[in-house]
Amino acid sequence: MTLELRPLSDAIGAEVLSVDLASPLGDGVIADIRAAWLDHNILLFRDVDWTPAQHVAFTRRLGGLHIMPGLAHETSTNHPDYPEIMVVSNVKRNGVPIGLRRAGWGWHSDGEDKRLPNMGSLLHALKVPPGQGDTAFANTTKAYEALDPAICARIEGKLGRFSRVERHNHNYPDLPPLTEEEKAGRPDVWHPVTRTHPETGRTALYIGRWAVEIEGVPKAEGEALIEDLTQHAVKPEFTYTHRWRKGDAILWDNRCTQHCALPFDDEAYERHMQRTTLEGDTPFYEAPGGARIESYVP
Ligand SMILES: O=C(O)CCC(=O)C(=O)O
Ligand SMILES: [Fe+2]
Repeated sequence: MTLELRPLSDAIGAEVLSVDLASPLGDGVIADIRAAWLDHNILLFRDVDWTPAQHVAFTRRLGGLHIMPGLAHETSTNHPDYPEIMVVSNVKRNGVPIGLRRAGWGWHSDGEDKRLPNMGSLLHALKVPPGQGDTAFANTTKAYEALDPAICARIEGKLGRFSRVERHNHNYPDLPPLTEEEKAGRPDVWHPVTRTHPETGRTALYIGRWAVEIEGVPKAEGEALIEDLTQHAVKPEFTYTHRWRKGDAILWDNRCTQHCALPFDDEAYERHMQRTTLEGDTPFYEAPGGARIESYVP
């Protein structure tokens, strides 16, 4: 069977029209979904009506699952019965938050602050506020290909330092600061800022809101460069903004995209999403001449 697809935008993404994710899917369909995912970077499925167990089971067909580590002193943001599901939500039950509020309000790819960033993520919308609560996605392969050659020459084959410790308070001002134990558990990691996709072989710009420094570039200059690269990656020609409907599920590839949850009025409205996360492998960059660098934790 060939999947029926409709592009979401010129920049990135396709909607899969011919698959009901809640139905039993053969290996052939899973292979088609994976191929379409690699072609389009993000896939949208509409009207997905499934249980958490089905959400987990489908994701597992695409790879090993990552369980989001909780930060010790905060309420767990994982589903109480399915730790493979991270709850992205501002909903409270009996006054207690049932998920992580204001998750991803800033451009990033999932797990970029970890030694093994996440391969992919599958976010399912259960409750969405009217007319807001969108998520924007950027195609970082296209962003890389359109880089100014002078900028490209400065970053090609370089590593960047990504730091949970330095950016936690800035990126999650509503969360408590990290404890010393948490800091020790989330060491800085150096990732290639131009990254070879292990399945397509294409190069993507790999930068995001946890990046703080670029190898060989003085700190302040590096910060400015990271800001310029971020602005470049999220230009309209590389991005698509999704207006969620209940039942939408979006599968994205963290190796060649960034995303950003657009802030909404979370005092007035509830927004409730559930996410499964695919484990990734060590990012690397392979130069056309064959030289290879990969991520490391000092
Ligand atoms: O809530 C969203 O739209 C996205 C949040 C996010 O960054 C994530 O689930 O990875
Ligand atoms: Fe995210």
